[in-house]
Amino acid sequence: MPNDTASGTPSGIRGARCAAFVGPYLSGKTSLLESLLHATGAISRKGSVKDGNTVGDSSAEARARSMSTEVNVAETEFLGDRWTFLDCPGSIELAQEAKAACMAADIAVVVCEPLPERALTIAPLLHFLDEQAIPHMLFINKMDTSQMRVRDVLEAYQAVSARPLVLRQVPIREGEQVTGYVDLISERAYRYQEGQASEMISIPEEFIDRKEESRQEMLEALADFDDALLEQLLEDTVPPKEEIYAHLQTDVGQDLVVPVLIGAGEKDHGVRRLLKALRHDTPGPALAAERLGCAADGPTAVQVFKTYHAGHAGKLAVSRVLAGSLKEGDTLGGEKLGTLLTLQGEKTSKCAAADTGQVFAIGRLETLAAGETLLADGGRRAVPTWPVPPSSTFAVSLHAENRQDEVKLSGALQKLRDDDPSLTIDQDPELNQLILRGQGEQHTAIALDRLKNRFGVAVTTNPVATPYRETIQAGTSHHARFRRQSGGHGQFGDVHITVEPLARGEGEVFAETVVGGSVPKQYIPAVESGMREAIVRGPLGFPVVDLKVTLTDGKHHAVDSSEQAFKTAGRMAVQEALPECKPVLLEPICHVTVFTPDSATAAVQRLLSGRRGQILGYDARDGWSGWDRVEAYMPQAEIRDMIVELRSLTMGVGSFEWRFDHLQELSGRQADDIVKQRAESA
Ligand SMILES: Nc1nc2c(ncn2[C@@H]2O[C@H](COP(=O)(O)OP(=O)(O)OP(=O)(O)O)[C@@H](O)[C@H]2O)c(=O)[nH]1
Ligand SMILES: [Mg+2]
Repeated sequence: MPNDTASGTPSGIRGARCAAFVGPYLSGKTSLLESLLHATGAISRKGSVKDGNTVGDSSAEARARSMSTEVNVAETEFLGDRWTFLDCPGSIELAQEAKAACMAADIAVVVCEPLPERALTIAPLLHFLDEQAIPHMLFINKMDTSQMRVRDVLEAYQAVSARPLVLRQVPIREGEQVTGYVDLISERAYRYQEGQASEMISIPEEFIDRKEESRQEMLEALADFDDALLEQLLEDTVPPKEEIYAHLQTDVGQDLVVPVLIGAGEKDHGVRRLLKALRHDTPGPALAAERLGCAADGPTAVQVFKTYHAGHAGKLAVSRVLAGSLKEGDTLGGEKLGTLLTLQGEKTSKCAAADTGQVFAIGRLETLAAGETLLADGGRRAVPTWPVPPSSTFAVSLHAENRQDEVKLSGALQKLRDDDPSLTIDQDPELNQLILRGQGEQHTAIALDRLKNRFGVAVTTNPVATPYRETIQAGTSHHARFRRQSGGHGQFGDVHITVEPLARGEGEVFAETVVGGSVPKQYIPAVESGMREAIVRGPLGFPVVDLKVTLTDGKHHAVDSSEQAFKTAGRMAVQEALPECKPVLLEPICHVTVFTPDSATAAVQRLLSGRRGQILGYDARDGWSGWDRVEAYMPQAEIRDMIVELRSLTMGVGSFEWRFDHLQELSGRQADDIVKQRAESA
C-alpha cells in the first residue's frame, strides 16, 4: 500500500528506482526527460530538442540528427525518492540499446503518440516487455496536437498489447484543446499549466459520466486479478482509493496490467502526474534483481547494461546496483573496481560509492560487457535471458580514407562492436572487403559517424559486393605445354587433362590417372596447385566451383622439369580449358525468414517475388498474435537493401533473418551485366 513514510518513500520500497523511457522514433522521449528533470528540479532551465540543448542527445551524432542515438542517463529526486531515468533511442534500428536499458530498469514507460494508425509501431516493444515480464506503462504523449478521442487511441493500442491497458486519466477538452484531465483513482480534476504543476479544479459537469464509465472499466480490469475486488464491484461497494492504488501497484509489478497516462511532455502537461504514477506503481529494485537472477538480500550484485568508449575516460560500463552497495576499490566479479562515476547526460562525476538501485558507471574495465552480472563473492555471469542481438539486415563495405589509418580503423571498429552488439564486422578475404553489418542504413551511418567523432577515423563506404561464383556445364580434354629456354636451366612441363562438371556442392576435385611415370609423382601436386590457382578466377571473373580436373598424361624432361614448370603447365591447361566448358554464373541464394504483421503479409510476398524471390510458404509467427513469418529463397544481391522497403511496408516493424543456402545458375542479361561489371572493375 503506498502509505508514505516520513521520508516520503512509498513503504516496502528500498533503494533508488530506475525507469526506462522507450517507444517509437520521435515520440517525444528526450523532450519528456527534459521536462521531468525540470519538474523535479534537477535542471533549472529546460532545453529543447529543436535548440539542441537538452540533457539527453548530447553526442555529436545525436545532435546532428535531432534524434537519440544511444541511451541517455539522468538522475533526479522526486518527493524524497531517488530516480534514474534512461531515455532510450526510438529508432527500430537501435532497439538493442533500448532493450538492454529496459532489462536493468524497474519499469518501462512506453511513450507513444495519440495516433491509432501508428499503434503497430509499439507491438515489438510490448512483445519484448511481456516476454521479459518487465513492468510497463503507456504515456500517450503529444496530446496537445491531438483531436483524437483517447478511447479510440486506446482501442488501437489495446489491439497490439497482450496485457490489458488500464486508462488512469481521462482528458478534459475545451473546444479542440486538451486542457487538463480527471484522475480516475483520486477522482480529482486538474488544468494543465505550462512550466508548472497543474491546477486542481472541480470536475466539469459534462465529464462526470465519462469519468464514471472509465473508472468502472479501470476497476473491472483490476478485478480480473483480484477476487476480493471483484466481489466488491459485484456488491456495488466502492473500494477505498488506497486499496485501488495497492492493487495497481501489485498488478503493474507483476506485468499483469499496463496503466495508461496522457500528456504532452514538451508542454509539461501531465508530467507531474506521470512522476506520481511512477512513484506509486514502480516496484523497487528487489524485483529487478529477482528478474535478473539475483537475491535482493544476497551479496552485492551489479548489472552491466551498456558499455561505451568515451575518449580520454576510456571504456565505461554503465551498470545498476541490484542488491547491496559498493564503493571504490571494492572487488566485484573478481575485478577490482577503479573509478566509479555518476552520469547526468554527457556529464560524468566521480562518486565514492553506489547504493542499491543506483545507476553508475565503472571506469576502465575493458572486459565488462552488457548483460553481465558481477557479484561480490567473485561470481560473474551473463544473464541467460539477455536479449540476443538480431541478425544484421544491412551492410556497407569500408576502408580508411587515409591509408595509414587502416590499423587504427580495425581497432576502433572492434571497440564500436564491443559497445554495440547489434553491429558485426567481417573481413572478407575473397572480395578484399572490410564489412560493417548492422540493423539498417541509419544504424551503420551512426556507427561510422562515431568512428569519426570518437576515434578520429574517417572512412569511405561502398555497397557490399555479392560473392558470385561460376561453374561449368560441359567437359573437355586439353593439352598444355610450358617450355622456356633462358640461359642455363630451361623449364619444361607438359600435361594432358580432362575437365568435367560436378553436381552443386561436390566441390573442386583434382584426380590423376597417370601411368608409367609420364608425369613423375613428385610433380603431380604441383599440377594440382596450378589448377587451384586457375580456378580462383574463372573465365567469367569469379571463383570456379564444382568441377573435376583429372591429369591423364604428360611429358617431362630430365633436366628442365621442375615443380614450378608443372604448376605453370597445370594452371595454363585449366585456364585454357575452362572457356571450352560452357561456363555459367552462379549466384548465392539465401534462405530468408521475414517477420511481419499479418496485415502486410500479402505486400511482403509481393516484395519478395518482385526481388526474384521464391516463396516457400508462410505461417503464423510463434508466440506473436497477429504476426506472420514468410519463408523464401532470395538472391543475396536482392536482400542487400531490402530492409528499407520492408520497413516502409510494415510501419518500420517488419524484420528478417537470412542465411546462405545454395548457389543457383544465373544466365541472360542479368548475368551478362554482372560479368561485364566484373571485367570492368578488375
Ligand atoms: N507537439 C508536441 N511535440 C512534441 C512533444 N514532445 C516532443 N515533441 C516534438 O517531437 C519531436 C521529437 O522529440 P524527441 O523528444 O526528440 O523525441 P524522442 O522520442 O526522444 O526521439 P528519438 O529518441 O529519436 O526516438 C521534436 O520535434 C519535439 O519538439 C509534445 O509534447 N508535443
Ligand atoms: Mg530521444
